Amino acid sequence: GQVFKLEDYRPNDYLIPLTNLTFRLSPEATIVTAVLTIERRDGISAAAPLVLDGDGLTLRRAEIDGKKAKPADLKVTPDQLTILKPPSAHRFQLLIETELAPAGNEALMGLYRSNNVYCTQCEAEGFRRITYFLDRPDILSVYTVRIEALRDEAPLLLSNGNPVDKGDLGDGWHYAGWHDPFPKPSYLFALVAGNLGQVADSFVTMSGREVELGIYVERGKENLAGYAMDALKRSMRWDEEAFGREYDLDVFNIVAVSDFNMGAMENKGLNIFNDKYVLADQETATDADFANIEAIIAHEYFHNWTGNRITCRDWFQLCLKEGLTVFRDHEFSADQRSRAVKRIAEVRTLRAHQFPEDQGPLAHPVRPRRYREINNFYTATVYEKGSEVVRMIRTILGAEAFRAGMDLYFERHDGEAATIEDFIKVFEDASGRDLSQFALWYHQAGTPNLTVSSTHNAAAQEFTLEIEQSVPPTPSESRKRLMHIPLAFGLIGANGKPVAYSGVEGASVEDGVIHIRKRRHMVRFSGVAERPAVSLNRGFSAPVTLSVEQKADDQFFLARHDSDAFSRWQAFNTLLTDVLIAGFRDILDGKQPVFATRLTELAGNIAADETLEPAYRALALALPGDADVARDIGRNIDPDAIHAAREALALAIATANRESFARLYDRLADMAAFSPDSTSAGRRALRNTLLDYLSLLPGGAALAAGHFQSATNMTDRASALGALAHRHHGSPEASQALAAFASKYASNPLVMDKWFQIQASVPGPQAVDTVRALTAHAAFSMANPNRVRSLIGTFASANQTGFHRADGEGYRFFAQTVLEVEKRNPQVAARLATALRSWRSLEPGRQGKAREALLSIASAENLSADLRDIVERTLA
Ligand code: HT7
Ligand code: ZN
Repeated sequence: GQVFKLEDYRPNDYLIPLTNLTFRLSPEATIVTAVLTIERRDGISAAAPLVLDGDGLTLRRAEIDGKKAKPADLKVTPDQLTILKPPSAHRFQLLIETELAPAGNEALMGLYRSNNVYCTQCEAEGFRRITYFLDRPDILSVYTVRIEALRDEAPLLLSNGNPVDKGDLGDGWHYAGWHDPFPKPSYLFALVAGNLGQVADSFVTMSGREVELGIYVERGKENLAGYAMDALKRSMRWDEEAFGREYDLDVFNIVAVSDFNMGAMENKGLNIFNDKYVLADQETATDADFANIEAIIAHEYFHNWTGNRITCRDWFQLCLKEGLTVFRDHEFSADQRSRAVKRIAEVRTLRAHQFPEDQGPLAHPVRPRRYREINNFYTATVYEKGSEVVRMIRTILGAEAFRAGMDLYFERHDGEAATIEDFIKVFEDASGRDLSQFALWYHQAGTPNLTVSSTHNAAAQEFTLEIEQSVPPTPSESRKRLMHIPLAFGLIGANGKPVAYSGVEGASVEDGVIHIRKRRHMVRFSGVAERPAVSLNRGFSAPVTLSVEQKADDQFFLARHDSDAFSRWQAFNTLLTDVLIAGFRDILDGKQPVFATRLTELAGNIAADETLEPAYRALALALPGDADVARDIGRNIDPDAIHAAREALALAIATANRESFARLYDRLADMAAFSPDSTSAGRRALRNTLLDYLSLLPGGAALAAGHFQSATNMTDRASALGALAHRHHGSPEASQALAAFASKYASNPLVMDKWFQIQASVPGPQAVDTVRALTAHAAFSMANPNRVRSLIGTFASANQTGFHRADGEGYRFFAQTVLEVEKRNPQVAARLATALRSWRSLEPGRQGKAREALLSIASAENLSADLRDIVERTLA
């Protein structure tokens, strides 16, 4: 396949200032008439052909300036339309008529049908499946859209911008007209038509304009959209307050559909959502679902400024909109909920998804330089690491200069398709700082490592940190340059208070941040009488790994006393990881791991510490997952041994704290009416974490069964079902609960997804058979991305012992399934296949079997570009 390179970027010879689209909708034969106003750019010769992108299109008609185009003037293939000799005038009109079959579109890109609703997905390159176009983000056009449909089939007709027109066409047909005054790239085009229920509300902006808000869902589900609407209004207000950004159209619509490749899409004025991120009530959604809905509604809304008003020049700049918008949604959630808890959750996600990507064959810079298939670059690196890079800019500049830089960005680039260089420049200009070394965070792949050791010289009253940075090699980048790493830190005395120092040399230190710029720094603090404990990378100020020579005593001390909540959590998590790694080695040596009493006691103390928020305590008590431990071990992984060590630690903590956990579990029982707010959710999280421990002890199955039966919300019900299925696999209690759950929710696909997830993640060698059997369940479908991700995705990414079964059966099943999904939906299959990216860190036996599975995919006939790209890079 073709390789696209950043350095090859050139503006096109032509522009399309106006785009006029008419859709005559029908499931098998939709007619799209595009009337494009084309402009030749200044200085371009009239002889330059106009080459438009297509993807599998059927051309019915083409006219240039109102006259039928002659066959000799055109070159037509399903994937390209070339106007060989465009008119010599600077501006001309091109009419293109194409015919589509949305009902047969299972790739869910372009125009397709989901539950009989017509909808579109155009990012990144789906618009070219609708009509021939310059389908690239630097072509900004003003769209006017007319939709015609049978009124019975599609009473609701939506597109971008503001409604301008509607009427009857006779014979049961009607139409609606939409106009979007803001020039936009084709990837932000959207259309929805169908029979949907509406939830209506309104919002008054900071300048007093009233905006009509609509959320459209399957009829009968309107009562499930209230939380999403509330999250939308809070997002709109927050963007005004935190960034001074006001909404700009008269209407803002959100549509929930059940077949969707990703989470949601920020189409201008018409966001389209995976219904999983809209629909919620206490009966069907967990607290995690509520939090995700809030975050994703916010994320898509925030794109209106970061992505839509200022878009990307080309797809290499994807992080310009995605990293920045993730940063904005993280800050929003931190303000709406608990900042510390939010930060810990973000870092856990980053480590679980981005670190393995950065440390494996699919590693790429936050701003990649090449791609074969852009859909494969909607990655944790672009999104999550991209957000961390923006966060570091704020850390380096301080909140005030950061905001000044953002203001300048909006002022300078509104209405443009911008680059990362533009973005960095506004912060340099607003602060007077030089960010050239910092910019490497965008250009260089790999997770930097900092090795840190410390010495205290009592006589000289000096405390010295020796810090060394290194960036491991990544594919096609063997030599790395030195990075600018902002490392937040604290020195803590024996009394738990910060230690004052009189001077510092060896690195620039500002506001509790050491600026690492060289390979080695000796950072010397003077006037330090007593040896302090050091808290490093506070608040996770930089997305790096740390190798710290630190005594367990210091780690215990920090886990009790660090005033930075993130670092305090980190200290305890490091203790847990260290003992799990030691336990893993014991098990490989044929020994039973033993755990120090002071560790299990500390777990008990944290659980009972009323000065800490319940949500924080829940996060602290959640043991690092099998995959987290595998990542930290790094090589020669035997997932069964890791899992056994983890089980042993969980049992040791539960046994040591049995009474106090049981008392706290009882005390946390919620008597109040359900509320999805973060404080109530935190109490549920802590109680369900305790349930997970208690379910390991004698009587645990009965306790979990009771929790399941008395649950009054989905968080408690799903937690209890998880405890039963995981801790008491095959027991009558587990089987009964699984059956009861399935019969109660058989007709609710989003809830059945939880049922699939819980079973797909039950550890052990039986998992592959369970999952294979569930693919035949009535509620499962290979055509629906949510179902596939819940069953197959969970098995491959959240079940280390099942997926990595020693005989390779997990991999074989997985490879077959990926190929089956691929026939319908290459994008979803390609993403699924990334579950094998860390195959080289497995022990040799599993490594060989994983490689065979990858090769079996690679050798399949007619492999899509999406899947081929992932598999070939993974094997390279
Ligand atoms: N910008 C959106 C990305 C997206 C997407 C990309 C490729 C294929 C399908 C897609 N659906 C949505 C989502 C976002 O980041 O906000
Ligand atoms: Zn986004």
